[in-house]
Amino acid sequence: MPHAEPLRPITDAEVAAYDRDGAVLLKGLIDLEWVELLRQAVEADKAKPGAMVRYNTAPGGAGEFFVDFQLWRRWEQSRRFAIDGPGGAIAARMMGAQAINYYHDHLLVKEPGTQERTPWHHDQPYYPVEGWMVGSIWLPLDPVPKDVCVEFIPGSHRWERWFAPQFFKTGNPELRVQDPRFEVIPDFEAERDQHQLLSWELAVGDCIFFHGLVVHGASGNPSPQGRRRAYATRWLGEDTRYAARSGQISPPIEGHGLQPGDPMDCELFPRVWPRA
Ligand SMILES: O=C(O)CCC(=O)C(=O)O
Repeated sequence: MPHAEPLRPITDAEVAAYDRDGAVLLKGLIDLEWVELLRQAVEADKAKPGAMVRYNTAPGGAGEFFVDFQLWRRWEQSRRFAIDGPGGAIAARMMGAQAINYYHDHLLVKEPGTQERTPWHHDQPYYPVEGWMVGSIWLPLDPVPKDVCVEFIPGSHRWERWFAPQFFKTGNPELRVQDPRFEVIPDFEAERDQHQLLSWELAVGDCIFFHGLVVHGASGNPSPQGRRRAYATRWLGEDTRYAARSGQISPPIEGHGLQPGDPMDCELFPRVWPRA
């Protein structure tokens, strides 16, 4: 049985860094048995993807940028990680939340040779969710050299700016999610030298916890060696509410039955912390 709890206490300094920067590296927190289980789920999913799968590499292109969602609804290993794993405890500690609901998972595999970047964006505008307690655990299932790690613009979660979401695949149209707060995202790649970007080298068992409004992006995985399988899970604290959005949200999770203003609490977004 993998450890249900984080392997060590999260320090006050780590929580403070998250609060200040919007993203923090948490070393040695996840039992490697979880990583092995999630690798099994990822390989099963790549062989038989779900309805929301996206192939972000053009046919014939080098490598492959494979994206899928909601593995936890189809693969037992991912379901166990969501419900019985350490994520709820980690999210509660990092966000200062009393209660955590699981929102969704997002798999991002970049096979060796992948040229496509993950474009600069932040996550919360993609979601029909209001509230501050929106956080992700970015858990790599392979060692991650710094140059293929996600990069974060520290402090951008506190800018009080919301950038209009776009599909990750180059050339795809905007998602057309409407919200009066949205503005066109600046070309952060062009201005990358103006920001003291945060990124890290990660070993297996490390993860990054980041805020739903922190701006981030990632390189491809151009080297011919080393897969970059990243399993991102999204966690919501008690201040979050379902919000109406027009246009296409992402991931397009349907069937939850929530109305605007409802707590994000239902079978599709289950309460995972405190444990039942
Ligand atoms: O893994 C990546 O390339 C990007 C991850 C990301 O954008 C996310 O988890 O929101």
